[in-house]
Amino acid sequence: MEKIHLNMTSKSLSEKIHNLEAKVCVIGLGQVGLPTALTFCKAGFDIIGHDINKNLLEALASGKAPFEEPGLQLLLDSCIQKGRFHTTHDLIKAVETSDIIIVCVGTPLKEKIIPDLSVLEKICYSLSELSLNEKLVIIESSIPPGTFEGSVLPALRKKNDVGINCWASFVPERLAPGQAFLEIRSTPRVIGCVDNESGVVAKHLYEKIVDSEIFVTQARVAEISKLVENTFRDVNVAFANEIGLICEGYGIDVNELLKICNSHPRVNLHQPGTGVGGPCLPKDPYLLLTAKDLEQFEYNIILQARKINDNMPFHVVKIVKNALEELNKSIKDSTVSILGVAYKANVSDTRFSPAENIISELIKSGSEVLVFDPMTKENFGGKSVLDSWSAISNSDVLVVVTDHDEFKTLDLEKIKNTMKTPIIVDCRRIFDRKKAESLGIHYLAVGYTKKLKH
Ligand code: SAJ
Repeated sequence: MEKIHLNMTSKSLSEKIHNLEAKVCVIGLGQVGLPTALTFCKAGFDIIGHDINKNLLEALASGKAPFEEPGLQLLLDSCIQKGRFHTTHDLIKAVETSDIIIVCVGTPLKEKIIPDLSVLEKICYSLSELSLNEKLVIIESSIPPGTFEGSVLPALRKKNDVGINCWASFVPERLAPGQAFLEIRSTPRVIGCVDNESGVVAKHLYEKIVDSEIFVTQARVAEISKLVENTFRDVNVAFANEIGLICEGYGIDVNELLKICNSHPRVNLHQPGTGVGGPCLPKDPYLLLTAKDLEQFEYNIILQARKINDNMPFHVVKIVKNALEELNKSIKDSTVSILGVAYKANVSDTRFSPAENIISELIKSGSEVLVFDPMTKENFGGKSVLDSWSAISNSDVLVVVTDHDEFKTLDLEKIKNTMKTPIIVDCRRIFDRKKAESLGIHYLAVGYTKKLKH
């Protein structure tokens, strides 16, 4: 434990954490909350999870993982078996019987770009009505800068002296779905707070599950750091996409270019593709830009990146259309097979997936759209089929939208022989381009459309 002078109350909570006697309540058992809850449970804490989603609680009560995540089902089984993981619909009971409350609820957007903090606000209101004596409240949800000091703390302070008889910190989640359990442990964590004791107690808690560095900083720095990380990724993907468009114009393959440019010690270009999806990256740049007192600036790079990434699904459809026209076919009477609707490889999550706009735009253009994704039944209005081959056979264009492992072993020769017109638009570069071309497949990708436009 860190050697810092703590008052008696925070010392006793730190001791409870040290001895694994602190009871942890996790509010919001989604893709962040559930892996977090189970990781604390594995570390030896008793957990009570709360969520408003009855189906999710029922699935958990029957021992079933409510979504796909490597290692989730196994860890859930073991935590339930040890009798240390319980769930409840009753938020007040969950809070009152716990020493630590970790809030992991979603903070989505409304009207496309305005943060919707209503769920978080509701929870803060419930907490404001309770005694939080000797408890630590942690917010892990992504929030616009200023929310912790401006909304969360005032609510908690209604009946409690934060920093004196209870503690509060903002600890942004940093895990990528698909590798949640690995990243909870291995990624450095950031603790944001306004008083020292809250930072120290929160650090003691996270030291129990994090094998990496833990930074303690101002709440506002922590809020902004979270949003900047995801905006960094969004802007980098947009830059890669723009480079892809430039390569199409010059008639070269962007992947050859990436290989060469990325051999430079200070260049690390991302992979162009269908744009950016998922619950965080398309949203967090807007959370970052909500500060009213900064309105006089123009955020050209960040907003432009959002536009570029949002436009990529429409560009993919343009590639499909042009490829068909070159072979004297019309998009209107063709069958397009879509492999993958999840927003990224090996996850079942389809939130903000670029697949949605690709499929709806193809349908609008009059194509028959066959959809297969081994991870999810979502089809965004296309026709679901049972497996990859049911989608590929007799189709005119195969569009790889998501690079699930299962797709990477599909045999190119069989693809060539079973498709009506062998056109592949490989948005994730899962196939060997040269092999596909040597088999006579019309192989295209974002950043490789062959035709010289200049
Ligand atoms: N993508 C590309 N090209 C690339 C890399 C990614 O097109 O070169 C696309 C992906 O296909 C996907 C999207 O970007 O559609 C986002 O995928 P991702 O793996 O980059 O990120 P997420 O959304 O799964 O998780 C991110 C992570 N943030 C960063 O890497 C900075 C994760 O650490 C965060 O915890 C998570 O957001 C979150 O919850 O905020």
